[in-house]
Amino acid sequence: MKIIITGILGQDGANMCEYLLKNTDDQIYGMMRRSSNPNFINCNEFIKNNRFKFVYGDLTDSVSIDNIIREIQPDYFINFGAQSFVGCSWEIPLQTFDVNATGVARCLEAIRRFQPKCRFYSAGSSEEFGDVQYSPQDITHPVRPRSPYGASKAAARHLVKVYRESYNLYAVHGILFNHEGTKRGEEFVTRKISKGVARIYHAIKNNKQFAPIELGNLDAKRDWSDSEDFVEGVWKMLNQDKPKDYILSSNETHSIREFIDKAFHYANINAVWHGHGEAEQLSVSTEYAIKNDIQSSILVKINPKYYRPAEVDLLLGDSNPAREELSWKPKISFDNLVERMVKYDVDNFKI
Ligand code: NAP
Ligand code: G4F
Repeated sequence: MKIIITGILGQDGANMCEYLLKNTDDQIYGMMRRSSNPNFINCNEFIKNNRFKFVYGDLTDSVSIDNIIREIQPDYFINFGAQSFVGCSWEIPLQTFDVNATGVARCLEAIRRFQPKCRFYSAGSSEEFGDVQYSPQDITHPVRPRSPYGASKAAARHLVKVYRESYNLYAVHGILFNHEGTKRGEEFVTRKISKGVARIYHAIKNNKQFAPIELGNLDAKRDWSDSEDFVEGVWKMLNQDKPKDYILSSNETHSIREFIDKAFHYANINAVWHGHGEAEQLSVSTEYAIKNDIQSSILVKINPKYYRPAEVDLLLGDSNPAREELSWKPKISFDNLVERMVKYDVDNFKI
């Protein structure tokens, strides 16, 4: 089998490639876009594997998508490529839409024209649910996006349905709730926290001053899992008798504040919250400061520049259909996820 994965340098693309090299005998083609300074840090495990090959392409460039599909004749096309950062999507709304929505149309058209047997995965998002009407959110929850990113993913979802029904393609749009891990980009809140905790941990260890981690809305709640669990669920979605969209989620929700608490806990730093609203702060506890002879004490503070024009306040998924029909369930709990990320960043910290 030949499998194309877009977004290969990103979190899910790299995890999917590792999963497929371990669990199949297939040939993987990882699509990357041209960059003057590409970052291959997520690809160390497979960059030299002889069943893996990089191909150049860009979701905004239909010539490249057409050529890749016509020349490779893939059996699967797993589209993880995206402008994936919600926070930035208000600043680059048209680029976000072009990559995330029109890009999916380009893939579907190329598959329809050049390799209609190819199975297609579209990376949908819980951001499509937006200002949610009920919890937990299931596959029938209304589409109510709150960001250009959420709107672009909702458009992709409609396109997948249209192509599936019009041309009988095996095309699925998985609705995935937040998933993180040690390959997560540093602008996302979980990795920003785990990297920040690692920086502070090493400063305390070396008797140095440290600056607090600056964050936005700590009240938002997310349904977090590990990306390594989710790529298995995506592969299962692609290998059913009939194409069907599923939700993948942990079925739990936690606030950003809870993630922060756990992260400092796993770094053995005792901390206390005080203040409200924009004045809210997390500081080291008095006993901890005395015991460790610490001068700087503020660990986390609010910076309103990280607030978004519109927020998704609460996400909580219902992935029971995927658990029952795909025999899939996440293995890594919320606590395991936070612990893994903090430990990895503490162990791999570089100034
Ligand atoms: P990620 O780490 O940001 O990776 C996205 C990848 O897309 C990057 O490698 C990026 O390339 C590539 N890309 C960006 N623009 C492109 C373009 N024009 N053409 C081709 N490739 C392009 O994101 P992720 O967390 O792995 O997420 C994978 C997919 O799942 C995305 O579609 C995301 O929207 C969706 N999703 C993610 C989550 C989550 O919680 N992680 C949840 C739901 C849905 P560069 O490396 O060159 O920047
Ligand atoms: O980590 P985030 O940027 O992820 P967000 O917006 O939930 O989006 C992620 O999950 C989606 C699935 O639901 C994916 F589709 C999408 O591609 C991406 O992977 O922000 C999480 C929450 C938000 O409520 C945000 O306002 O954290 C809050 N937050 C508070 N301070 C912050 C910060 N987010 C970021 N990135 N940086 C902060 O300083």
